[in-house]
Amino acid sequence: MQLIGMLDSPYVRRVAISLRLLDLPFEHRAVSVFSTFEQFRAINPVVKAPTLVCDNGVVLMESGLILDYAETLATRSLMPAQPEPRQHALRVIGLALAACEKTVQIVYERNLRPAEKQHEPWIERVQGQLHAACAALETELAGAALAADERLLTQADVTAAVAWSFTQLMLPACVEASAYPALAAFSAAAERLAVFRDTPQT
Ligand SMILES: N[C@@H](CCC(=O)N[C@@H](CS)C(=O)NCC(=O)O)C(=O)O
Repeated sequence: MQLIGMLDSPYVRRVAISLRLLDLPFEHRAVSVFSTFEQFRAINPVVKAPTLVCDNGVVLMESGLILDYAETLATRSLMPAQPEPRQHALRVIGLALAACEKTVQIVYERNLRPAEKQHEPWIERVQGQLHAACAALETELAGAALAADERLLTQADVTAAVAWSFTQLMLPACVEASAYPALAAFSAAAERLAVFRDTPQT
């Protein structure tokens, strides 16, 4: 199967890392939704990254749905099975995906919209949501130690670490690492693991 999309997308990156953790072989094609829009469109007319081209040719999109299919193929999951740890994982993933979404919204607003058309109240609203997501992640991860063995990583670990690295890549001045020390330390520990180093965002 083929994973389509750039690794500077946190959605593409969390899927790529998860496929590796699930021991599923795949070809990564670094096709951009912007600089190579037409090439992307030829693969998936909806032009959403990540896109997964399955071995039977079916085209999937949405990182959570791709992960659902991948875990079905792998016959194992990166999600905890028991209700309480699973609930915690779902909360962390929801917050991390919200942080990614808000970061993407700010980047698109700043980079794609002409300066005279940018609407500051909207940007301030989204920044507030981004900080709220990071603050809640900071609370959830305070005191959490990342597993040293990458085979023990959960989807919550992967997505929280990827989300933080993405905010730092895109908006380091807006989301200062000093304000979220537990989140920053957690993500730094993840980025030292081989599976993260082998799947760099830049
Ligand atoms: N909810 C989606 C979000 C994916 C997403 O927003 N991807 C961005 C790249 S980071 C994209 O495809 N942007 C192009 C567009 O939306 O036109 C997921 O989890 O896969």
